Amino acid sequence: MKRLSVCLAALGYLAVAAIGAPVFTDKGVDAGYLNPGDSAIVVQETEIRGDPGAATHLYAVTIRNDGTASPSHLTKLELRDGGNILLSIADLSGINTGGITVPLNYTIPAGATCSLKVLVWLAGTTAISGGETLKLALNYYYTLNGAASDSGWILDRCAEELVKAGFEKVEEMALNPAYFNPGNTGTVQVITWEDHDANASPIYISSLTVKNLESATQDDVTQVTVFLHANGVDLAPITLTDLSNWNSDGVKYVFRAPLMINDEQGLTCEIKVTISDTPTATRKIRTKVTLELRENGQLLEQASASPSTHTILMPGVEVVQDVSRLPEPRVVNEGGTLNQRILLQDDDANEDGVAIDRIRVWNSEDATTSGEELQEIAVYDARGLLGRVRDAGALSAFQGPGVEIPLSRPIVLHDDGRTIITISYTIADPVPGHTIRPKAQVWCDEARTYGWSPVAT
Ligand SMILES: [Ca+2]
Ligand SMILES: [Ca+2]
Ligand SMILES: [Ca+2]
Ligand SMILES: [Ca+2]
Repeated sequence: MKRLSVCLAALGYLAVAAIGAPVFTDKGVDAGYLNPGDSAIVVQETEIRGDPGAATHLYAVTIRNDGTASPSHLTKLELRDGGNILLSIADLSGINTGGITVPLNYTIPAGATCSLKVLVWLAGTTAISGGETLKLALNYYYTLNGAASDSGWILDRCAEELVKAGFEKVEEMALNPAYFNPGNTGTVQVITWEDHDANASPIYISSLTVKNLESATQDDVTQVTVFLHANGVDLAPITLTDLSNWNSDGVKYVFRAPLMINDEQGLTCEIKVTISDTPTATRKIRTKVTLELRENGQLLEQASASPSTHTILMPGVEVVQDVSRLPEPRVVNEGGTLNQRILLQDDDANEDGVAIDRIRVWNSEDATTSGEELQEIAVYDARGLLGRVRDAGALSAFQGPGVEIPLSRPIVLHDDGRTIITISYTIADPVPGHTIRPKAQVWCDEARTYGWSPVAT
């Protein structure tokens, strides 16, 4: 009996101790992205509910980083109770390897609850690459009723990431690749830059540089216009007309006074180009914008390149595509016809339609059928016959400079309209084994500017 009562007393004692021990809880602080030069950012908070019957005395703490940020990325760490600084640690060596253990002298009165916060100071831009993480673990050592114990590792439930920015979020609008005709103006890039971080610092932009990563030069583009929307307001457009550097260093615009973007706000940047009247066809535009900026007194450079490449083409239809269905077997006999189907589409940055009143066709250099073997070339669309050539003299140009077929019924496309035409080649007296692979292009009038389209492929 005596032995049994002793055991019961021991169990009773253990039960009281478990209820009375202080309770340590990580508050799951999610500070957001940390930037170079950030100061006094709360990254971790532990709530400590003290023993109801006795004071808990914290006499030491170990602070460890389970993330990848090392002492070179941090300049200081503090432990605070409200405004009261309990610890200030400038030498953080060992924080990634076992942790730093430091003495503490802090008492939680019986029945009280307190919250202790860890604040960090970040190194400057040169020390930070971006992508480093902070995921703290703390172990508090305490005495309660004369007995020493510890909290066990309190793990930070939300890690913080270090970002070398500026703007933590940079997004390119997915623009469709566009065609530009001479004199056209249109959008080639739209970027959204957003500040998402733990600090309260605004961003000051001192300059903006626009560069072309593709082939179009200052001879092809006369003007770049930058439309900025900052802190919810449209700014006056910036016009850049000296584009002599835009294929090399880029064209730099320096703000007279730095453009301030409020903390946690954004900037939208739309780039428009104006094509010259005499550009070189097939030259291309893909722009990259670079910002020089300052946040927390740290200088940064951030850039974003457009994912879309745009192409300069002469006026007229931009899309000329052979969509023929070849006959099977691939043989055309005397008196038979070969039908070639061509898709024509205006697809550009202007608002002008296209008129077509002539078509030119010729045989590929590696094909052998001559104009003498043809009886007729005729052009049709959904309305019927548009034009034909039957004259032997005109047809003889098929193996050479090409046969021009005037259209007595011109094709008129609305802006960005499309149509499919059929070109019928009627065979006269063929040389067996000769081959035919016609190429075609159309004569276009777009806003009284004239020219041959690209060749159908
Ligand atoms: Ca930032
Ligand atoms: Ca900020
Ligand atoms: Ca066009
Ligand atoms: Ca057009």
